[in-house]
Amino acid sequence: MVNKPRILVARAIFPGTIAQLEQHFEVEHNQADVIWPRTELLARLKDKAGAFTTGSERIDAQALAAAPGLKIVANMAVGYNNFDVPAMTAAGVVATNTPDVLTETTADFGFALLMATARRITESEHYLRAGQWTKWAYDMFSGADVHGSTLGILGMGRIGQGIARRGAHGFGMNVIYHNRSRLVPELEAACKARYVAKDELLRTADHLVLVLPYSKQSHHAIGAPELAQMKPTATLVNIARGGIVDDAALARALRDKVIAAAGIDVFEGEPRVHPDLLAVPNVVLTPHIASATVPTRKAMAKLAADNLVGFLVHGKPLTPLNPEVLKSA
Ligand code: 8YV
Repeated sequence: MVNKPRILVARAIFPGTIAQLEQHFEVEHNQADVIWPRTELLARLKDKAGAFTTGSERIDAQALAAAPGLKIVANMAVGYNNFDVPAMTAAGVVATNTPDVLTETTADFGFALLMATARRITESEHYLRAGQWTKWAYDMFSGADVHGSTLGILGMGRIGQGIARRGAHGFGMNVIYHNRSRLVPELEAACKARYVAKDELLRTADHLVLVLPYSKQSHHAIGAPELAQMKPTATLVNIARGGIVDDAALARALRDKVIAAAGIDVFEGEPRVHPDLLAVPNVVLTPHIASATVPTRKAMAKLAADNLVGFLVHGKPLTPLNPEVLKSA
C-alpha cells in the first residue's frame, strides 16, 4: 500500500475539515490550538508534503529550508502577507489562498463596522451598561450620517467593490475610490464608484474604508500626515491588515479629534492592541472577525483543504498564487 502524504494543520479547525483531509492524508493536527513557537512549527513541518495555515504562520525562506519535502501550503485566508511568495516559488512550493468565498461576508462586516463607528453604537452601549443613562439629551451620542454621505474606499478589489455596492445602492452614498489600478468602466458603473487620487480621497471622504492588501508599499498608508488631511468629522474603518494604519498615530488623531472616530478590526502586532487605542472612547475595536460567519469560515476551510487535495492527490490546486510553479513541475 502506498503511504498517504503527510500534512500539517497548524491551527484548530472544523472537525469536518480534519475528517475530509484524513481521507487523503496522514494528518498531524493542532485541535488543542496551541500557538507553537516558531522552532516547533518548523520542526513539525520537516517531514510534511503539505501544510494548512492561517494568517498566524509565517512561511518564508527559513521555513522552506526546514521543510525540504514541502510541496504546497494552503492558507485559510484571502490575504497572504504571512507568505513570502517569491521564496515559495523559488523553492517550487505551491501557495494557495481562499479568494471569493469570503467577499460578501467581509463586505457586510465592513459596513457593520462603518455604521457602528459613525453612529457610536459601542460607545453608547458602554455608557448605558455603566448606568450613566439618566435622561435624554439633544446631543447625546450624535454621530455622522451614513446615508447620502461620501464613502471613500482605499483598495478596490473584490471586497472593496462589495462595500461600494452596499454604499451606493443601499445607502445612496456618493462612492469614490483609489486603487493601484483603475477598475474597468463596467465595474465602476456596477459599483457607482468614481476613481480619484489618494489626496482627494482623504480630503473628501466622510467615511474612509481600507481594504487594500498589506505589503511594504502599503505599510502605514494611513499615518499622521494622511489623518491630518481627513475631515475632522470623518470616520476611518480598517478591515484590511494591521500595519496599513499607524496605530499610534491613529490613537493620537482620535484623542485630538483630528478625525471623529474609527472602527478597527486589524492591528499592528495583533493580537496585541496598542494601549493608546484602548484608552480613547471614539474607536470601535473588534478582534479580526470580518470573515467570521459560520458558513464563510466553513467555505474558507473547505477551499484550503480542497487546495491540498487538489494538488497533492490530483496535481491541480484550485486557487494557486504562484501557478508558475505548476508549469515548471
Ligand atoms: C482570516 C483574513 O480570518 O482572509 C483574510 O485575509 O484576514 C481573515 O479572513 C485570517 O487571516 C485568518 O487566517
